[in-house]
Amino acid sequence: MNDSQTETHQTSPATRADLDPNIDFDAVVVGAGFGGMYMLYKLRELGFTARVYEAASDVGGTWYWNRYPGARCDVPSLQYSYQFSEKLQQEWKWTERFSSQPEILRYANHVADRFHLRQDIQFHTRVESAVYNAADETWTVSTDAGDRVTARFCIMATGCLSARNTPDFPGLENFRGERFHTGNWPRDGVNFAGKRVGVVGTGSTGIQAIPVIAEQAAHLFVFQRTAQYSVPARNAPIDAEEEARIKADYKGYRERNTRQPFGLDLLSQMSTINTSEVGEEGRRHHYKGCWEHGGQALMLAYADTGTDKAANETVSDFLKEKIQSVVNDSKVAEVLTPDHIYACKRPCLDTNYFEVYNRPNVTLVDCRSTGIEDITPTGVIVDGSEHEVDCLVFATGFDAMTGALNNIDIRGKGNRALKDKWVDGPRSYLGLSSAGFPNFFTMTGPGSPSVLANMIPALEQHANWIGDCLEYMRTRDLRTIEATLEAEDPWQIQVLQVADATLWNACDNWYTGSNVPGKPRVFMPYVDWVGYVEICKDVVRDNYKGFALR
Ligand code: NA7
Repeated sequence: MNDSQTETHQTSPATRADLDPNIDFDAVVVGAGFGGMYMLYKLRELGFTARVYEAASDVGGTWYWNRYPGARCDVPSLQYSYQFSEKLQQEWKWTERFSSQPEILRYANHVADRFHLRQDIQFHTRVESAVYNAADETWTVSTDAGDRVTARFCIMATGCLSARNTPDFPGLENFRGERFHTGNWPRDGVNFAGKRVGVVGTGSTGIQAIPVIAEQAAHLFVFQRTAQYSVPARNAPIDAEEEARIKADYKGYRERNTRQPFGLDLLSQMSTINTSEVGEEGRRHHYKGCWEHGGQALMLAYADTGTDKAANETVSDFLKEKIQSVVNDSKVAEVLTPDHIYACKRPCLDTNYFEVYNRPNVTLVDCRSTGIEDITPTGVIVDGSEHEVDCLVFATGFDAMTGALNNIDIRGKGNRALKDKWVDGPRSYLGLSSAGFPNFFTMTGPGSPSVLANMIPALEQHANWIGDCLEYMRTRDLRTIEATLEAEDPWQIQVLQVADATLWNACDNWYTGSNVPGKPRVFMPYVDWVGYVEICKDVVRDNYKGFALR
């Protein structure tokens, strides 16, 4: 594909594609984040009609909702972006090594403008149900705006981290101050000046927001249940030389990254030797270099860092020492010191996170043993003491991967609800399709690398796979596709086996659903991006082996 073709092609097909004159659209896509946007582009390119429904007032998905102070991507900008258009990736100029939320949202808007995507997106519209009609093999999609449309295919681009998790804290409804969830941040921002602010949660989000809020607030109380490791991001303006080097062969760069773990340019940082092969001094020297470099380098410091507990301990000890050296008050430092496996919870990147606890206007409240006991009209009670606050910020994360899907009433063959099928955890083949739900696709769904890959390229890979599949069906006059149980069951076992060979499954984290009370504990992402991409290609080569096509 060349860009001139692409850019003239990107208007809606004037007439419905020839799949079926009795349906409203060939495909309905749910969500206009980076996944839904590119899915729409791909469908149009192939001549399919599509309608995208989006609850927000504009494009951007995660980056539309997560406008909290300090929000920033922790994948380098030159990689966290689309690759489908050479012109786009050449022309767009990122300003920082790790992009801020406003810049990523500007980029999403730019893409929507450039490819005229909005004309097929209906905003302010939340999909409430999607029901499969076996008689005519279509999906009926209903929305809170009163739409009821039919489509041959239903494609969920609902995001992995879009269903917010706000725990049912006792007394929350009595709180008289303002409260916010970081994943639904007011568009006009929040002025914390002169306020006493409480932040609950110290995951990636809390760790980004806390230093920025601390600068504005009169006083900040951080309610921490689990201490976290964090490494300085070392964000900086884009290095012009590096940008020029990458852009000189952006296509080749992307192709090489696709063949690397997580779909990221990490090889230069990855070691092929094991931790024990290096003496203590050499190891410390290497860890120090990774620390100075910033980003996720420490996660891959040695070949066995992510798979062997003893190896992992040497990195976590290094990080614990860093916390002790940065935080002045040794008791506070102790509370901030994690005791789980490094990178088992998603590793955080920060800018001046631990330093914030040296500020006189910041108090760390350890709620590990008693939890948040009560929320009163004026504050938060932990361990019997009330901490008075004017506003509360919940950085309490997401019902990841399955939450957004389960919030929609999705019904497949025999009117079976997806959430009933998934009551003990998600079941799919390749995180793309679930048996009993024909012509229904999940983009970066559970069982695919998704959050353990570079998200935008991972979304492109799924959109391309789905688009090619629809094209394959059209040219062969096939009406339905769904995963078979014979493929789905072993895939589920494989997802767990691959995860068990790492340390990802060894603590409570949102990959396993254990952050949400009552959610079944099942490891959801597929850890091996490189292997996954090859499996997807093999499936196509074998005429969609593992899928029932009719
Ligand atoms: P996370 O990583 O799930 O972090 C949520 C934080 O909220 C974490 O510190 C939790 O503590 C805390 N939390 C959750 N429930 C409670 C209750 N009931 N009481 C006290 N504290 C609680 O979400 P993020 O938004 O930070 O990050 C999600 C992803 O977005 C991130 O990994 C990146 O991929 C982008 P816990 O650790 O569960 O004890």
